[in-house]
Amino acid sequence: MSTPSRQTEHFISGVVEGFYGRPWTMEQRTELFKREQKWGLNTYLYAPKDDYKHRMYWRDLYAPEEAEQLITLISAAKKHNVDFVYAISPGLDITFSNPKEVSALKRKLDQVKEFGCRSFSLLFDDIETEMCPADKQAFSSFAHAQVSITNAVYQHLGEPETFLFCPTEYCAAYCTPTVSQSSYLNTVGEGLLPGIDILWTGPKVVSHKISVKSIEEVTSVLRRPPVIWDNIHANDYDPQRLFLGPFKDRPTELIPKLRGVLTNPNCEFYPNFVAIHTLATWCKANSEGGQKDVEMADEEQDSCYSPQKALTLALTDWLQEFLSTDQPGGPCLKTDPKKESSDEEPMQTDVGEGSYVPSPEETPLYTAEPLTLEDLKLLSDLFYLPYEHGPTARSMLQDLDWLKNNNAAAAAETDKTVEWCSRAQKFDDMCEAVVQMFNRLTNAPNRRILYDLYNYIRDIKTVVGLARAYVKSLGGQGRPSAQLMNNDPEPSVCRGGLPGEFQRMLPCHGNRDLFRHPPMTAVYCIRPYCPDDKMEVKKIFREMQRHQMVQPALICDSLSAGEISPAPQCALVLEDDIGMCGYALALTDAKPAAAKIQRAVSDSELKDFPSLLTVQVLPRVTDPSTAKRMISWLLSSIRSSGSKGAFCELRQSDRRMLHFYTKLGTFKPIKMAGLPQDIIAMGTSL
Ligand code: GDL
Repeated sequence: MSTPSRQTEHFISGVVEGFYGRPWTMEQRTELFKREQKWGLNTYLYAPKDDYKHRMYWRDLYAPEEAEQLITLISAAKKHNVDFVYAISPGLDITFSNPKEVSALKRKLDQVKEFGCRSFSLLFDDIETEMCPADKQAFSSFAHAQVSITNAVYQHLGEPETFLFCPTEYCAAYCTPTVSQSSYLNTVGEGLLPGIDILWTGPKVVSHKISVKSIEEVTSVLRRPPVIWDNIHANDYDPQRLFLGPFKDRPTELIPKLRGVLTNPNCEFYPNFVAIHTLATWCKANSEGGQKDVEMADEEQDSCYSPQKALTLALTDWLQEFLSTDQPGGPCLKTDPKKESSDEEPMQTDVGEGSYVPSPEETPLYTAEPLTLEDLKLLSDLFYLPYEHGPTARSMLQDLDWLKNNNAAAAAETDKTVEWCSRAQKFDDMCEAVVQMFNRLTNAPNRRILYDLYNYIRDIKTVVGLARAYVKSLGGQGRPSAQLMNNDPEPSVCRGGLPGEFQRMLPCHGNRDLFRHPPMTAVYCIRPYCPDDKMEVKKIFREMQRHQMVQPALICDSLSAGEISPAPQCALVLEDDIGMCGYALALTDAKPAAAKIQRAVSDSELKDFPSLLTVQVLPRVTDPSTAKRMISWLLSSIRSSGSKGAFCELRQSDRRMLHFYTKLGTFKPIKMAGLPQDIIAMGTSL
């Protein structure tokens, strides 16, 4: 456990620049120090993953020009009372047992010490855990190797006041087998000298919540309270996401139990205003004696910190920055000739003096309204947090979902029509608010914030526009649907590129909506079908037939009865805790199944829908999303086999399946010659 003197030390709070991708500029870092000072944060951990000399070429010393920049940066941090912690990540290729390697590491850190840096950090995250033969001989484990070099470097540097170590098992999910039983973490906890602090990201790499209990557990293994490296606002793992929601789901009771918190935020510097501002508010909940927020009674909520209030405070301050024309962040005026060639500061003509004034006959100048706090609230709601959309985004998703699912009912029942139209109008209004927000943001004077946000806001504006057009077409209004239904759509309609296509083929696709689903009462498992499943599948098939007329046969019966084997990768079974409770099978070419029941199906009929599928789930499965998931997985496989379309056959009397396919929305009734009465075919193009 930590010694009493360490417990009285200050709480480490601030930012770790620890993400993958383009590092921040020196100017941005200097700006960060100013903000940290203003908001009461005290630390900056320099750890840009893709900086050449931080990780990949960690042995290389800094050249004079780089040295000069670092010296300036370190002194800027000092000026703003921010502790500059220099981190190095030698774990990709270091040989721990080679004294030359240890010397190289010391030499590099000595150089940075000469630049005026007094705080250091060794990071061993995201590396291979297998040691080279030489290290295996020298150390009894990977943890022992890391402990040995870390203690040596720490002592070599004169036991700095702040020295941080990032373990390879840096979150509970990475611990084998568990946090308390991890021999790696136990060795680290036992072996690292007491003055060394240990970084920890919580239960996961990106932790949804961090509980007091989980921190107590890791503290006892590490023999010291950890410094949280918080990835809640990190976005380097998904280029479509940005996090502008408040620091959240970390109770302030954690503060006295932690050595500190450093946030590793979005790669884009300027949009981190909210992440850092709200973290600062959270940290103050402690230093201000944990003042209770009497308005909050809800047990779930923290009585010392309200994420909502912290967000409003942050957005109110951020609005001023958006509206400010002062540097940095204001319009990039060409004042410094050296900056003209910079790729970050595009040419821009001066504004203000000598502004153009059109004569009365000319087109009036475009003047959008100024940005508002409401705009920023909406922006934050649309780009909220990794596990949660903001309230407006949630409500838009729910409305769209409802409008889609209730379209048919609304067309049939007048009562429903009124409700549908009013909800469609509400949805349309929210879409319009997104467009207006986009317009006002793009008009805001501070161009640097805008440029960091631009791709994200354009993306959301386009997708919301597509959704809006879709709802209009459901309501039978106008042409916009043509854009969506067109056979030759613009690339802006089919979004996501190759990563998007891969994503749609994965089983987790469709399972990623962040807005809350009703709690599941049972746990289901969908797994690939194997030949041994044939009898169980047949049992389910017979069981489902018991309740129905079974003549005439359906084209898919031979598949369900095991007389024909499904196509490879095109068969799934569903299980719950009792056993198999459903299946989804497909043939990429339906002809053999047609032949089995002697149904004459012409080639031209199979031209658009050559593949066949069938899905069954027992009535005890109450969660409709299980069948949906199986279908979407199956359709992905059929699509990747090169098929143009798939169909299924249903009995008119099978209201449950009819309702299911109709609700899916992707299947439409198709004409097929020679279909027996009471059987309908539904198809979907792929
Ligand atoms: C990580 C990396 C970090 C990265 C983050 C989010 C740690 C300790 N390391 O695992 O560099 O930015 O995930 O992708 O968090």
